[in-house]
Amino acid sequence: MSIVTVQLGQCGNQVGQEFFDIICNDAQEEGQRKAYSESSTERFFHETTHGDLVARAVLIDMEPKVINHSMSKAAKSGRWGYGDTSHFSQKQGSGNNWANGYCVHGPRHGEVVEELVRREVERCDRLAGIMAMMSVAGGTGSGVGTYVTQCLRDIYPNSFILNQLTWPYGTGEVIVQNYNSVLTLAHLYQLSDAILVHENDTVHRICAQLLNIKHISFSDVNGVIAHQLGSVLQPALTAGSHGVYSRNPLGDLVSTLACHPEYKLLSVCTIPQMASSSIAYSTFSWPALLKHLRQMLISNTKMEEGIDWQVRPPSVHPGGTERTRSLGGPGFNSSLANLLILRGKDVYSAETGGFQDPALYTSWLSSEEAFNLWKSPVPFNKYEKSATLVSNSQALLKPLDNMVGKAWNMFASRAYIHQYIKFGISEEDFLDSFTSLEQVISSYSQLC
Ligand SMILES: Nc1nc2c(ncn2[C@@H]2O[C@H](COP(=O)(O)OP(=O)(O)OP(=O)(O)O)[C@@H](O)[C@H]2O)c(=O)[nH]1
Ligand SMILES: [Mg+2]
Repeated sequence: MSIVTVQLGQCGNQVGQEFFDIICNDAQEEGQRKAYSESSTERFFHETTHGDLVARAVLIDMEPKVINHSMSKAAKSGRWGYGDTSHFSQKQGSGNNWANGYCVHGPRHGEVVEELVRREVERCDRLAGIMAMMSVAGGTGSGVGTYVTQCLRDIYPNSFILNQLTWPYGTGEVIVQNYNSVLTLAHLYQLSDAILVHENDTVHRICAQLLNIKHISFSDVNGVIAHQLGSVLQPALTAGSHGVYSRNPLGDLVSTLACHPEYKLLSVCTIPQMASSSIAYSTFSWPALLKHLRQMLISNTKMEEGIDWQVRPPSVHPGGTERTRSLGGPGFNSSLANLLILRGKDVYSAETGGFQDPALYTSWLSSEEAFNLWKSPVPFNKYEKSATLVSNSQALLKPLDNMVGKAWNMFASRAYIHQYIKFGISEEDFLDSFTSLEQVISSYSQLC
């Protein structure tokens, strides 16, 4: 089964290019097992009659520069490329304005985009689903991306749609980034099956502290995002797959993690992450990796450094049919569902019981339902062993609350609102978006 990716705006197109590059590299790595490579290739690429690999992707932006750049970078790799006619661009971007993207560019160009996606879908023997990649802070990825997701939801009502979203730096380059983020998230919450979030601040810190990069570029940041995303979406064996790689990665992901329409926000962390020059000299053990990753989950630390080991889950006492539990200590991050993905050497010997502890999860799901484990004996992206956790938990609660709070403060004085109204978004639309995200915040706050 295959995934069709839609890359939107600068961020979506740059992250997407890094993603396909890592996937292609990984699938062609020497010593990789045949079934793994074949499954990965079928997922993300189709082959031309000359045997060239072409990404199952559609590239959308309202200006040509980034798309041209991503296409030529892909072609230069010599290993894969984008389809010659799988892209659409215009002359001028959406000016960091969600309303311009959603109300103007989206409706104007929606049909062309739909047609490009339809062509990619028709190239798949079977469609596993659609992944849309974009930032939430600009105008095209966020506004056109939301509009396109809405169209795709209408055309493919039974397909899985995953949105991979990049959240802006808290300090921000775009003054209205929180407006754009609020409008995007509120709308996507109604449309998407799951929303996988990467925060630029977190990824930036990983580049600085774990990868020791001095002058961090978007390309570095995107490399980390692509690595994390690849470690989730490359082939893996699920509990019931009987040694055959899962055929529907998006379906499996959504059904294990986003089982409740009120909870769709997924965060990812991966361990280990280090400069590629150090990987060859490092050895890892499963118990150590998993101990760190579990504490990262519990204490909501998104990287291996600076983990707070004091944070503990609440104690749970089985009693009658109901469990009684104390509240988690300060800093405890409560989960609705977690998916642990292990890749590499000796993967079958890894002991993962710590993630099945009922204390980590909300009381209304059993830990058997809330925890899922995927494995693959094939090492991913040069790491002998690696563990990735995709978590539907309170991990994004604080950043979401900050984002909504900042947008609300600006909205209270009606700052910049006229720039949205002139493209057809009303104050009521803003208020509706605030209300629905307040509901999401409240739901996640009560997760315990
Ligand atoms: N991680 C990452 N973030 C990016 C990248 N490019 C832009 N961003 C972030 O995306 C936000 C800006 O959105 P863009 O994707 O540039 O905007 P756009 O979708 O092209 O929309 P317009 O330019 O307004 O038409 C900011 O928060 C940036 O930090 C990238 O390559 N990687
Ligand atoms: Mg742009």
